[in-house]
Amino acid sequence: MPEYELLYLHLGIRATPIRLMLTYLGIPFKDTTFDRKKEWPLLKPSLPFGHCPVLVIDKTTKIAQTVAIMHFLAKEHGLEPEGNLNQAFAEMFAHQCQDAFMAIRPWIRII
Ligand SMILES: N[C@@H](CCC(=O)N[C@@H](CS)C(=O)NCC(=O)O)C(=O)O
Repeated sequence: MPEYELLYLHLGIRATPIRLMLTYLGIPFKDTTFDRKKEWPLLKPSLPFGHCPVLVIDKTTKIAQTVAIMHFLAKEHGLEPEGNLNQAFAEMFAHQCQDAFMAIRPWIRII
């Protein structure tokens, strides 16, 4: 089993579905969160695209983008929907969640 570490701010939001998926799968992971003002500016330049969440695999490989992380974990651990239609539904919900988040983002001043 690879060693997973999830990097995120002291927030729920985008890391939550990843935490839920890992917990549902019973996969242990290190849940590392950062203070936005002090710690985050130091970490940000080392991350792909300078955003979080980021999944660190075996202390070396970093995957960014919430949907990409979730697809990776689903494929690696047997949660991938069967058939093109079910995959399309899964992607449909994933992208809709991203759209919904972008729509409420202006009201969440801390991110
Ligand atoms: N499309 C990216 C968006 C990532 C994103 O905007 N993350 C925010 C937190 S939810 C962030 O890193 N904010 C701090 C910053 O950009 O410096 C994803 O889905 O992971």
